[in-house]
Amino acid sequence: MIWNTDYETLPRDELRALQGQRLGSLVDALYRRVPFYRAKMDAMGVKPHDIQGIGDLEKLPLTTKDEMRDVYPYGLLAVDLKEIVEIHTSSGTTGKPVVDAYTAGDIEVWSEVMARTLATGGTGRHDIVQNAFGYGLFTGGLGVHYGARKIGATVIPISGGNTKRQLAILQDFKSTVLTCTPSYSLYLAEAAREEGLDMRSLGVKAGFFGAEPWSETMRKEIEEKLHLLAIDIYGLTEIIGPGVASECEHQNGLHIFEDHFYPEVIDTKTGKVLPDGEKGELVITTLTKEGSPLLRYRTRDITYLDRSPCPCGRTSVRMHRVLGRTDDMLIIRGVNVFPSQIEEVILKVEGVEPHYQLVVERRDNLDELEVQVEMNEKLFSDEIKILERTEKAIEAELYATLNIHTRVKLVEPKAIARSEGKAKRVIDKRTL
Ligand code: DLL
Repeated sequence: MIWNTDYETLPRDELRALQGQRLGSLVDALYRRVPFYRAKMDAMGVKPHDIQGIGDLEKLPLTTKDEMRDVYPYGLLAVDLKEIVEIHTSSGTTGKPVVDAYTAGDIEVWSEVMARTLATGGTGRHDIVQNAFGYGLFTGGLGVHYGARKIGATVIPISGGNTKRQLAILQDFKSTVLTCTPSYSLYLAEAAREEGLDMRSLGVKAGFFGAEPWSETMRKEIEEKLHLLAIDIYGLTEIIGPGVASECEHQNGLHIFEDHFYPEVIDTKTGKVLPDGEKGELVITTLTKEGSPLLRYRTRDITYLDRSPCPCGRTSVRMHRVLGRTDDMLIIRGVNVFPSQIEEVILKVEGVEPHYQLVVERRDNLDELEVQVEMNEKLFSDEIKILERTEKAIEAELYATLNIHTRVKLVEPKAIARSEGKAKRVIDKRTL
């Protein structure tokens, strides 16, 4: 279902004209009101009148997460603080958090793009949305909440965690839509099984999952264990939260809501814009944001763009599911490795669960990657010989895919900590 056919199916030439117009107003506002951007534009010798259309975007400066941190907390506001009605921040685990400050208009846009997101999987007024994304400074909870409210669905704001209660509510309130991180959905399925509850017998028809990378194999597993349509949804605090892009029912890439968020993919090293289909770092310009708009923000997420038509009828460009992050990429003995590549390999193996962790250490100046994977109960009760054979088989498969030697260690069921939000997959013990 398409929530806003006027904008979501706008012919591409009209969309481009609209984007150009919006970019013009944005640049005017930033130059007048945000000293940070005025200084950056002056340094490059660009003035607002140099921006005549979306084709001029490349003349404008890129923005990085570190720059955002330097002007923490209010340095990027383009309006008076009294116009700001809500603030969210990133978790700040790697430094000062980044801030997103919303005007009433921004909350309206957020509700709109989240309504579009939830509608992709068929959510309507009659649905009961069990929202297990965390509420708070994290954008997942309230983002889904606003979208579901806009659609007129019933929201259950249960937030993350409290797994037993999640299961009780799923059954008692007959939730039809589930929203959480993909890893937490599998944890729910596992907990349900232990309680003798078959998630497939519940009436949940669609799940919207995001906030962390997941693979196609993991999607299959989720769809099979929870018996629902699993939709990948993408976004980040700096831009708005969830609501930047979402898959449709065809699950062939995420439609970017590009009347609000203009995407480019750049070469991480040179900063040059890459052609469609080439992998690089996703960069986003917020075309309509009022509170804390961003020009060409480097997301650190790796993907590529696809402008081929989608059978759903939406005309927007699609991004491939996130392949990894520039800062999550492990360099093991000089080889670039993304956790998602490892996930693809291990989840195809019989007898293991979708719970894994990567531990990197440096011994005698050599990087060693240990891949810890949980076995299921059946494999756990098998003979040692069979376990060793499975470990060797996964190592061989990882070597064939990544071209590096890894050590695979099967661990007992439940050995790997579960997360109620984003899963932590990598433990890097190297001190460089
Ligand atoms: O995770 C916003 C969000 C909430 C998205 C709920 C989807 C659903 P942050 O905490 O700022 O915001 O983290 C943003 O998470 O740059 C990606 O690296 C990663 N990420 C988000 N969605 C996906 C996804 C929220 N669908 C960072 N696939 C982003 C892969 C994702 N990675």
